[in-house]
Amino acid sequence: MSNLFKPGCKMTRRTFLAGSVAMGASLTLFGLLDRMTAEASGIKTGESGILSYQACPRNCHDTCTLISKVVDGRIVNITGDPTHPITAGTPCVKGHCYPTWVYHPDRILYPMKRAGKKGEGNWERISWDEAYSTITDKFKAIIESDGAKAILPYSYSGNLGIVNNYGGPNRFWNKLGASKLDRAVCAGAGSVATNYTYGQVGSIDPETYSKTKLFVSWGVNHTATNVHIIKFINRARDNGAKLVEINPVRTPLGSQADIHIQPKPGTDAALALGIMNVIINEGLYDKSFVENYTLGFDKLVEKVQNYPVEQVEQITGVPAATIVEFARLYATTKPSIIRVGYGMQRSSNGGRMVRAISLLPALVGMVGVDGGGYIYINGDYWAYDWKALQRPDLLADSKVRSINMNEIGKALNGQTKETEGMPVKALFVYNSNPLAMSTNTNQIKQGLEREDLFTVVVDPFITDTGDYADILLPAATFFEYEDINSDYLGWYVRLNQPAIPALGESKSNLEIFAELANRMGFTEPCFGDTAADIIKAGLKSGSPLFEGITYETLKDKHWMKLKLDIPFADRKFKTPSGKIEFYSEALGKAGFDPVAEHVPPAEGSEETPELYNKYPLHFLTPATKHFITTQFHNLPYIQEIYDGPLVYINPKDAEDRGIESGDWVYAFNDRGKVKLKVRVTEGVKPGVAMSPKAPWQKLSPGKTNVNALAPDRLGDMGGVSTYHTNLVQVAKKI
Ligand SMILES: Nc1nc2c(c(=O)[nH]1)N[C@H]1C(S)=C(S)[C@@H](COP(=O)(O)OP(=O)(O)OC[C@H]3O[C@@H](n4cnc5c(=O)[nH]c(N)nc54)[C@H](O)[C@@H]3O)O[C@H]1N2
Ligand SMILES: Nc1nc2c(c(=O)[nH]1)N[C@H]1C(S)=C(S)[C@@H](COP(=O)(O)OP(=O)(O)OC[C@H]3O[C@@H](n4cnc5c(=O)[nH]c(N)nc54)[C@H](O)[C@@H]3O)O[C@H]1N2
Ligand SMILES: [Mo]
Repeated sequence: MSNLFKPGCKMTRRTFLAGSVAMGASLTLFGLLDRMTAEASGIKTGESGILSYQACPRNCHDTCTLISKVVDGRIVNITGDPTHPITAGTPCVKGHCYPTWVYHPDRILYPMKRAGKKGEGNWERISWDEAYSTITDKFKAIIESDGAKAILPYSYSGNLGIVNNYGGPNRFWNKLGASKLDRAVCAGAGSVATNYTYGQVGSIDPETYSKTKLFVSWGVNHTATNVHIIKFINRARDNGAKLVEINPVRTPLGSQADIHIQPKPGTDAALALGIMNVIINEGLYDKSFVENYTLGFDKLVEKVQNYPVEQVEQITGVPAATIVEFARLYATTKPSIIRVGYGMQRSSNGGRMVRAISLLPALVGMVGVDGGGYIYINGDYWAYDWKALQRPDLLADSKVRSINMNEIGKALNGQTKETEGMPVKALFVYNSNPLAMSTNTNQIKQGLEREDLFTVVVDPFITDTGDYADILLPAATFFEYEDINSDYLGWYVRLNQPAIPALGESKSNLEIFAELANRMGFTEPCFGDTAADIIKAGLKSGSPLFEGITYETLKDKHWMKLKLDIPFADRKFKTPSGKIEFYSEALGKAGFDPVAEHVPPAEGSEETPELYNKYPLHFLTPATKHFITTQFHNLPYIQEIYDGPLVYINPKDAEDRGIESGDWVYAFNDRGKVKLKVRVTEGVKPGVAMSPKAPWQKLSPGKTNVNALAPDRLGDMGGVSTYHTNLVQVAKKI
């Protein structure tokens, strides 16, 4: 239970008075106690319901500030905070559906144990006491026989709350000494690459986009993944800015672009080097910026000579004239922004692609200027005190094995270096649904079927992965507990207040890990911390970004902006040389070209010609507006508007295969097959098939999804996933 709903909650005179004034007419509608309790906890009461503020914790750039209205103890409406500059009054379509998510009849409301075969979906209700003792007895037995490293936590981003994703759970895992999970599914290659160039990955404020004269959306689908940013891009366009999209797939925003550049997937490094070739050879670069703030320009000059536009056209499929046109536009239109997405770097050569692109803004002096720059991710602005949050000091053996989450299928089958002869005996899944979202899912299924594997899944719903659990635990939703969140594009810290008590017997991740700690006999006082204690500890990092931001001020204001000026305004960089590094010794030492290079994708006509003959389509599986990875597929309204699972292909590829829009086909390769409905469109480059991630397997035809086809190969940097280096064939019959 959260503090909010604990009896005896303290009430100040100020909040009591505020509550009394607001009460008036609505007293008949709501219990006096509810309202007073809410007021006492800093929650504002509206005319017709109790209003509270949440921070949407989904893995989404936008992290909306939501306002929920509770009438008679029930959430009746969710809206976006109208005063928040980014949320600006409305969540996305999924956010509007939240009441149906919270009160979904399929929510798990009490702990259950398996009553049948793994995967069958038969359950028996048990008490929390039995659930906790089953788990801790099993953990103790495994620790005795194999050591704690035989226990593997698996989690990612179902809920990005600082308390419920990081603080609470990781303190427990550190103390237990469980195997580490290398959480490398998402954006790691691009972060590593960007760091080589600039020494950090923080990027410019979306609220300044309106000043730009050229916005380049490079491998991003704003319309799906980042919808609240579009208004800022449009403000720039209203002021005359040009828009360019670089993407093998034309996105809805891209369809309005002045130029759509459509490279073959996995060739963007060559494209960026070709663009730099033109800018340098035509003398269009910013000479004084390059001289003063960069290192290794001479090496870059040499390197780009290997990428004349005619050759780049051969590699990328982008006409040489378009490369020249864009290069001139980019070098002469200022200020300009390059916004790099995450989808592209989930490729075998993804780090190299982002590295090459990241050099462009430095070449034209677009670093540290107002309304211009390079945008990747704002991870560096999550300035929390991570040590206080996660307590790595509790970990007795800092060299405990680490398992890359992208290899979970291999790991469960004892096929990674780390797990050979040292099997994973227990898997504890929370904030994730690997069977639907990870790679090579047929192999994961095989691992989850192991009779000797003890699996716990904590989730508000019985997911594809949940079907294989021995113990299912009911997770409360973020409307039911307190937390704090940060976005990864905007510059805000947001407090998440509970709106209602946890439904049924569900509990927050924090509560679950606290009780597991208690039953494991962990006596460190930190395991008794409330969400508020953890939030306070996280915010006390001393970072200047958090100046003035405390738990108390957030309770009053709900969200606060980071104290940050234009990044790199001082032209100081945290690279080894203190400059922007066109030439990076560290990159060279890591086995890459120290400047930048194009290498062909690990699956493709050049690297694997035989495979390419069999499977000639590059399969892209990016995000869709309907889901957040695996979430929301089970909501009635989303099912009404979701027209999938679709596969988008070019008319030429459709014609070659005798298929038309509306046909059901299989996409397949050696890893699996998936049934999809065709949509033929010029928006997809010939040789590419696109089908969005990541519907629930059990709600999909053939009870599988696109990730049955996804490779578990790791990318070139950061151990990242490579969903987009994936050859398939598409056919009506196989
Ligand atoms: N094909 C393909 N697959 C991809 C990608 C791709 O581009 N293509 N992208 C990958 C990327 S970038 C990412 S980040 C991953 C994301 O994949 P995941 O991190 O697994 O994220 P979600 O699917 O959003 O959520 C997983 C689960 O968390 C649960 N959950 C929500 N709130 C809570 C809570 O408070 N407590 C608990 N215990 N559970 C909760 C949800 O119900 C859901 O079942 O997917 C990857 N999968
Ligand atoms: N609605 C919704 N929003 C989401 C998510 C979701 O599932 N649904 N997922 C969230 C998560 S986990 C993340 S990490 C972010 C991802 O945010 P984005 O990076 O915007 O999303 P993706 O869909 O992964 O990929 C973006 C684009 O990369 C393109 N792409 C793929 N390969 C290449 C290539 O080789 N070159 C180029 N130039 N482009 C390429 C794809 O066609 C796609 O349009 O979004 C988050 N927001
Ligand atoms: Mo992600």
